[in-house]
Amino acid sequence: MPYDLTGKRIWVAGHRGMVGSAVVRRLASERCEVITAGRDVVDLVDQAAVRAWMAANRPDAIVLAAAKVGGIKANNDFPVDFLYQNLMIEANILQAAHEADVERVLFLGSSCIYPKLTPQPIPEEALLTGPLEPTNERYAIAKIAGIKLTQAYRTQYGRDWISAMPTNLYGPGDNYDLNSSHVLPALLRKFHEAKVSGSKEVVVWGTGSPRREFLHCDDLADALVFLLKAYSGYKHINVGSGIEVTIRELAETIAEVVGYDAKLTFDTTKPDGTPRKLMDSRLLQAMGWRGGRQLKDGISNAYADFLSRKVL
Ligand code: GFB
Repeated sequence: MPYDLTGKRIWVAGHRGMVGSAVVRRLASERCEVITAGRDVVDLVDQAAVRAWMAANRPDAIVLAAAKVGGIKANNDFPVDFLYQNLMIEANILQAAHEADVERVLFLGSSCIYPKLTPQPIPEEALLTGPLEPTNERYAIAKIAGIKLTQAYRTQYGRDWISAMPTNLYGPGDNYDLNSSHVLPALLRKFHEAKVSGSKEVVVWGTGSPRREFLHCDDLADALVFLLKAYSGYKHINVGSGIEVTIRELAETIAEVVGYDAKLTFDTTKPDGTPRKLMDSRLLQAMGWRGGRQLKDGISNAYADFLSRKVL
């Protein structure tokens, strides 16, 4: 350490997703070569295809941002997809990376790996200390397996591979499908649609009282490149912003950004999920990473992207 990215071939797995595309944007300012492969080129759930692609392309480093992701409803509705696809993607990539002697892998997990009820802010040591939140248990199990597998290659084969756990994310390229999205893009869309149609009401799922921490994907990408260059260790590292709001407060901030005041109606037939999920990111900060924009600025940036893509 530090790991010099100059001249390295870095595969961003999942480059079409919100996180992967942010990492590609961030790596553009490093003197490395970024390689990508779409689903048409390599199906990451197919072990033989991943092994063949890796052997042919031989990256020096991998940012493993490929995953089946979704909000509270999608996690609940498609448990097989979230468990099976994520287990396969991470197992295939890590084993093929080992066979191809890849120097560095940065595996990405999620804050939902932590127990449903756990001290806040959540330190890395809280992993596997209690039962998971049922709405995203399968995704969490897959991501925990990914952390453990990354650590196992380090222990058994001395691989300098690491893991990072981002908090709830948002930003350009987010998913705005109301059945599968996370809360922030869902509420951006709902407020935008209400503004366009003149509707007086916006429906918010649950009670509005759960608390979530939000991080813009470009801030995450900056932290990931920082870790790739500067961190070598067994322990997974939390990546949070420290910016925590209730879902009601989030809705109010989104209303301000969209410029439309509507009555909030809380649909309590929908689940709240975990009551609170604030990461303790002191390890990352102690390494020297500082960053993160204010929530309102970040949401304005996401809304501009939403409008430019003509999502509706
Ligand atoms: O972002 P979200 O879907 O996922 O929901 P989680 C966060 C909170 O926002 C929940 C509420 O309390 C939702 O009930 N919410 C309010 C809404 N209105 C809406 C809406 O219109 N759409 C959505 N989606 N939520 C996910 C996990 O948990 O977090 C994943 O399911 C992953 O596995 C991800 O870990 C980061 O924060 O509850």
